[in-house]
Amino acid sequence: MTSVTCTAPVNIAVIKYWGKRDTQLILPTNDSLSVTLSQDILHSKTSISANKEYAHDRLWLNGKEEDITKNKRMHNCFRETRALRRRMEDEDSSLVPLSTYPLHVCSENNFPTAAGLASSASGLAALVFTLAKLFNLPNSMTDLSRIARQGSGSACRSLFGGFVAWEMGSEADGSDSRAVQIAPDTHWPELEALVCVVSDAKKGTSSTSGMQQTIESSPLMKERLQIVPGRMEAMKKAILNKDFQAFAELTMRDSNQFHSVCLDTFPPIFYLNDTSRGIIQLIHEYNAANGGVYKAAYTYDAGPNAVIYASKEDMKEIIQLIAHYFPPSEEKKSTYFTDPYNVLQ
Ligand code: 2P0
Repeated sequence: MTSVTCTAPVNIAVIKYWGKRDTQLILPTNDSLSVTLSQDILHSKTSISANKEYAHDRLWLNGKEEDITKNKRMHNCFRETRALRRRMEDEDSSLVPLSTYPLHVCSENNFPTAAGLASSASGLAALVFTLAKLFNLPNSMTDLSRIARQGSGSACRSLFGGFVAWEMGSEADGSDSRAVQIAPDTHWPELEALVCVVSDAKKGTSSTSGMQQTIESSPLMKERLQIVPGRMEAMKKAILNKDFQAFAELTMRDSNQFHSVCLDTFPPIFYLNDTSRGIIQLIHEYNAANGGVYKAAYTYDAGPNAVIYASKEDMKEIIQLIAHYFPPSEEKKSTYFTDPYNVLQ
């Protein structure tokens, strides 16, 4: 038996991916850009074993066995990585024919699944990376990102640390739709992320179906697709220059625009709740109280949980502020803070 265990981190987009031009190959309607968080706090851990004695492929997610036959996206990742392994075995007959062995996959997240905390991104990135290690594939992270993308779009960005762009590409076969690192995690050590778990309930509308409803019904989405290319360039520049003022404004505007196209979807999709909106207001008031100089920026994915970006220096004050206005409640479990000093370093 051959067995490998790997972890993959969560990434939080500052320019959001929302909408596919090809739902089979998972090709997006716009570029996106994210910050990869430290694996110390949030990660998916995946163990895969290959054994010719196994009857068939099996999957356990957070300790519970799932019906793998229904999981088309995992099959995409199995198919693509097995094909690369098969090519190696064809060229070198001394290799163990792992491409033909059934696989057992065990994956767990150390954070709420499907609560808008990018669990599919880290989960599918961990799957593809672990398969690549198991099969000893020589492929680069960018090559693997094309495979992870076919598991879950945002997963392609979790193969890199630091600041990562997913280039939408233009080829019909998806060969140029891949992730590239804009800057490594060491580039901007003063920047930190705080994750506020407003609710750990499973979200009502999945990202996969929500984004296609938006594409089909939102006139505002057409406007967004005109705006994103300029934002991508401005965001890359802000990151490379470590310009927090530009980074913060672009991050907040893009989060707000993403939730606006959700609201413009018909019927509308609501991911934010009253606590999420309260945190948005608090961050704007905090920035205004600092003479309009941005000290913090919020962003929200397909769920009510806030991610706040700020400098290491200001984060302590921001935690105190949020804890004061939105105290963590044992019974509602409304707010929970990760240790920001370990989240992004
Ligand atoms: C993002 N989100 O860029 C955006 C922001 C949610 C809001 O990527 O259908 O789970 O698997 O490709 O990757 C969530 O979408 O969707 C997502 P699929 P995915 O992070």
